[in-house]
Amino acid sequence: MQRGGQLLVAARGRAQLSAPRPLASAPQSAVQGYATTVEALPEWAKDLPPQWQAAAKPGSSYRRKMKLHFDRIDVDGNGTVEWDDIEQIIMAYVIIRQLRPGTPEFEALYEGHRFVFANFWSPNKDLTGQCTYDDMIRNMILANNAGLWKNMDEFVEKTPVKMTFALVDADGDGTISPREFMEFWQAHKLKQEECRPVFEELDTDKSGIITREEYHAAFFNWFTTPHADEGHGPGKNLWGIVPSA
Ligand SMILES: [Ca+2]
Ligand SMILES: [Ca+2]
Repeated sequence: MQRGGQLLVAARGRAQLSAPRPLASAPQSAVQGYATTVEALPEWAKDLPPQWQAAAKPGSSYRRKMKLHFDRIDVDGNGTVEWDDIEQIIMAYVIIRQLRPGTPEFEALYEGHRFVFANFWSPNKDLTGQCTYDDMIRNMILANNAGLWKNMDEFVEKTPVKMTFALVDADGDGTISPREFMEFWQAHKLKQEECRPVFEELDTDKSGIITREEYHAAFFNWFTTPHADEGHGPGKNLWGIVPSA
């Protein structure tokens, strides 16, 4: 189909248009370890409650956790997530799963990614625009603080987690098998040796598959727990093993 053909041509209208916003970043000297000084707190976090201020500080475990997420999506490693990255992820998955452009599965994959990028990454709400790591951190923390997802039900309703479950559940049987998980996570360049421990963490009842509920809970914990420390719950290592510092 037309769209598949276009996809294969890589360089697609990508935005140079999103105006660079001043990033509320800390001085480089503060970006190591657990910064505790008030100066290290980004300006936008100054009025947040303590748990989200802690998360916002350079070196926080929340930042380390989200960095993994960012890096899984910024697959070309240029420091911004843009549609080019998403196309590369789609193509990696297409190759791993040997999908043919134009098939319903290919179209669903493409549409799903397009929806997620436009609605949750692009500041322009379309395929243009780009998102830096600092943008992501600020957006996530402010969304949490604004109470966008006070519980799992709201989270499932208001984020694309349902849709991404369907993308991972390639055979549509309502569960994620180890193979489905590996294929999807490896398209995001998760190291092979990390796939198994991450899968096992998400498979909380150790049934050998990840259920919809387990998947939703993992993403809910991942985004809404303001740290990656003791008591985090399943999902702490959702996009890779969180480095300890
Ligand atoms: Ca990128
Ligand atoms: Ca499945």
